[in-house]
Amino acid sequence: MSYVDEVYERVVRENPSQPEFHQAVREVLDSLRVVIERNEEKYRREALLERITMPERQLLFRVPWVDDKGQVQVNNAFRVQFSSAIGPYKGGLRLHPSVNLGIIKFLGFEQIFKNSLTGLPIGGGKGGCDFDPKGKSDREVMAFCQSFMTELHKYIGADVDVPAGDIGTGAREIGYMYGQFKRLTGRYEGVLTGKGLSYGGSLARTEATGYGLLYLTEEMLKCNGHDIAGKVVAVSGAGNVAIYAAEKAQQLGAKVVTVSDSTGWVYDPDGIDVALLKDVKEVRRARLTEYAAARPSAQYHEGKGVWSVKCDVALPCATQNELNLEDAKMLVANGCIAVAEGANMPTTMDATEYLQASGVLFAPGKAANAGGVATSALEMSQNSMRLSWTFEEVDAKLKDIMVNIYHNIDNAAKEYGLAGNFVAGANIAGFLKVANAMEAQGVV
Ligand code: NDP
Ligand code: 2IT
Repeated sequence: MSYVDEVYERVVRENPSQPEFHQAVREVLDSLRVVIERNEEKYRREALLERITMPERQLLFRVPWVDDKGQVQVNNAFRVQFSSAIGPYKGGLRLHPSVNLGIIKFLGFEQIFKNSLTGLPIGGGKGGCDFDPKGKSDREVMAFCQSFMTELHKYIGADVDVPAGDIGTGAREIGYMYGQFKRLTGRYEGVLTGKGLSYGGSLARTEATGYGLLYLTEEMLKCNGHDIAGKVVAVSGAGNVAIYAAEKAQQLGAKVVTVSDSTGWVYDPDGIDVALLKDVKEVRRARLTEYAAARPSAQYHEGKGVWSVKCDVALPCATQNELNLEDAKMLVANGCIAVAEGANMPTTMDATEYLQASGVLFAPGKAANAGGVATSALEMSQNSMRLSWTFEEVDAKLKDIMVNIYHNIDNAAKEYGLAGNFVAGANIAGFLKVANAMEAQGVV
């Protein structure tokens, strides 16, 4: 059996009931076959793939907090410190009822390669909790965040592990967590990113993932003979990534006609009104029905359906496995030319293969959504320097990073005879830097 297959079997055996983690590992290892085969004996002797697929450390802890009725609630929390080969662990915190160890491990594993692609010195990690911020009062969210940080603060630090936002964790949650970290440790340091602008946050971090997604998409289209201007774009999700993806797409002259949340989706043929969307989601924390109620051109539908709309470019920005084979077939039948992942692993493996085989330009999340974590690393730099850059400075660096990522993954794919396969290119380019650092640092 090949070394790659042996390691995949071991991952499945040793991590039962973690299908998302298996899926993320499968995709990366499949891409790496061409690299591993050139040096199989060496990699096997070094147990490099066993080490890269096994987190350095996994923390599991309980989070007790008191709700508004005086009832004690308890949640399951996780922080997976996956790889510190190229820098301190870095990655977001997901707060969603679906969170479990396997989901955090898939996200942490992806983060290793994504962070490597940014070109910045950050390792891979991820955390989260099955707490649901939806429908909770501000006081309940604060009680949860303080209890969560009371445990987590022992394991993180500006040079150790630097968490940030993800699904369910935005500026409000980061603020409460930062306050508690500071109170417990007495230290004012860049231990979290995505902070508010008044206490060490970076300009453009809020926009970074969505904007970065569009910068990479624009470059990918340009290098393949297309222009983002004038394109019809379907976006899923209506959170941080989706909102700023829609905003930048419209700034670049495209028309975004959909957004969605976990209960329904909106088709707005006149183009999404981003200011209204921000008001509904960021200010009112309401459902998309309120967007549709305030916008005569918008149609609201219950359930799932964004990928049935005719579009040139599809940007899945909600959650994992939200775009399946059936969806991919509808996109291709409707003439879609590009899919770029704003979310982490939103496209199932068979859907990805179908899109690629159908000639659709496909940018995987670990490249396309890397602008968020890249700007987090820029926030870390500003915190260390005790300086703040302007919006324009950060945005220009972000754009540079995303354009570079596109060319790196394109070149890596070509170098290994896989031209146009950006999934392989991203996995290979991300892996090579981490593998090189691991080899240089010996058996650790
Ligand atoms: P938010 O919490 O801001 O928004 C998430 C959006 O996706 C909401 O509209 C939410 O709907 C929807 N959603 C979440 N879970 C589900 C689900 N199970 N089924 C259907 N819809 C769902 O999160 P972000 O925008 O920050 O994150 C979106 C994706 O982007 C995630 O995959 C995240 O890992 C990834 N990402 C985020 C980065 C960041 O900087 N924030 C960076 C890189 C990647 P509802 O409100 O109804 O739950
Ligand atoms: O998936 C991701 O890259 C994030 N949620 C952002 C992580 C970060 O550290 O900014």
